[in-house]
Amino acid sequence: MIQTIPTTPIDGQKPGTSGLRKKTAIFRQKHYLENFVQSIWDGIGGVAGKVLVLGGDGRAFNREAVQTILKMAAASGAAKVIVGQDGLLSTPAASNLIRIRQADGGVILSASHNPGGDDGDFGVKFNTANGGPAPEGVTNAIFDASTRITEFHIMDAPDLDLGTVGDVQLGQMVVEVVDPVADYAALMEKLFDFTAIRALFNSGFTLRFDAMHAITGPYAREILVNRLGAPAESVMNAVPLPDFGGGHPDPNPVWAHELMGIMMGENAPDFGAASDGDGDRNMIVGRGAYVTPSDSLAVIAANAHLAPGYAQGLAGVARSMPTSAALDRVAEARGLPCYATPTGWKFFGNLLDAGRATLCGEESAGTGSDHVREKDGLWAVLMWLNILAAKRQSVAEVMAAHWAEFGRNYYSRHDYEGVDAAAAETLMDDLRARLDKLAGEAAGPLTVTTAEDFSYTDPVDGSVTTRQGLQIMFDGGARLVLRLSGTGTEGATLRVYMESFSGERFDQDPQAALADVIAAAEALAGIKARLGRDAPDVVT
Ligand code: G16
Repeated sequence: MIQTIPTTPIDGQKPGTSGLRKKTAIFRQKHYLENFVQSIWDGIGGVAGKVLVLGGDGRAFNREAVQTILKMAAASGAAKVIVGQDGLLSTPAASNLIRIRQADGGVILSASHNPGGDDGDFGVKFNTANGGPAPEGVTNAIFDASTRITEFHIMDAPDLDLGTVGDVQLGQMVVEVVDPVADYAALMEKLFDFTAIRALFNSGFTLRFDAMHAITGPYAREILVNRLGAPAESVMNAVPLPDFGGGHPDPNPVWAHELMGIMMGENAPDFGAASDGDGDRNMIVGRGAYVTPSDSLAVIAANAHLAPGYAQGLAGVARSMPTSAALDRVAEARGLPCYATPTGWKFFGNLLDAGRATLCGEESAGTGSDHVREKDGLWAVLMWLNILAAKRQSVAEVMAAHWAEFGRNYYSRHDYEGVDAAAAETLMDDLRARLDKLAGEAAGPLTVTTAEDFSYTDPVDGSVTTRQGLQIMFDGGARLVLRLSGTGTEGATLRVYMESFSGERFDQDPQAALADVIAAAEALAGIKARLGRDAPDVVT
């Protein structure tokens, strides 16, 4: 039976950089999830007769939310929902399913790299028919609907058994339960040279992949162990847990410290990698050699042709504005168009759909291509394995050769997490107000050459996005970017991105190489005093 339940708008249901993210306890509040899901349906013009994909990263509240969303889709007349077994799907696998099944869109349940569990975070995001995160026009319509909602519709029905692959009926709607891994693994096998990677493993090459107790465990086991022949112990923390084992499933040197310890220790494997809560981020690390996401993107751009799926070459490349310009150097050398977009994978969608870019990436540990419309953690790992299998070099050797050819963009991001939101806003507003007058001014040891509040005009649909970060260039080519994160759930997070280039010295510690930019950032923004912090919480 379809029930229509009266409700009232709930404040703050505005999607951020990547969907709506809140504390799990907030999502569990009465009507919170239902209001937002109904707002999605209303914001996209209803779901009657439509086919949707549904799944999440398995964090706390995933199971309950999947059942609620199925009943709400059925009540609003959806024709079919394709759902991952047990309600699980990695973000890239969901994107792939939307595309190959020509679905009208999908709902992905995840707060990505944010911790999960009853005290952690939960999230809901809507992806459109191209498989990518909803663009701003759509998220604005969803938010708008959330401010006007008066009722939602839901089937009064028992929970479905999602443990068995196959079709189940929910009222008039078909629920198709699918293996979450199979289609994704098949896609990877098409893109990469599995024979060469298998031969690499057979030659004694060793790997450690850290699934961080998140969604990629089953995917990594199937692809790396079952299909590519890596030993079972190559995949660690492989069982997804609702609280990620109490960890913070963010693949960076701080949160993936267990893996970093192994990779920097004696008898380290040849190659290490990690992915995040929902499987779209990646960290790449060789024996004793951490690769920054920006460098990884540049290396992939320079070598993607070694993988069969990219043997034709790249149409173009794209990075988010705060990501280092290492990619631009490769693009220039290879004559490729190179785009700089605002932070958020959704901004790559049009470039990928229009065939203007084949490869995209972000400093925030995201890399991907036009094979789906999300960044893709395991894809990046397989791309690296394919490159190493073709070159038969160590990660450190690949990096050394890359820098020798293109020079090195030293790069680091300093995060001040959970700071007072008003103080962070004021810091940004004050600096923004001074941007016009900064050119020619001294900033610590450096002098400002240009300063702007980054805005982006999408070259495909002409849409304009403003206030996407303060970008300050210095004499000598160094660069500083400040912006507030759009994915946090507590207070504000200030991100300070710093970059400088050297064509000669490739062996410096990045923090030392960037010392002048770090000093300039402090001189310009007074971060420590204004935020009451001595040091950043995370340094990438
Ligand atoms: C999301 C977005 C990324 C973005 C990242 C960080 O990633 O998809 O494009 O770079 O958040 O955003 P912010 O700096 O605003 O916190 P994910 O992996 O969290 O979905």
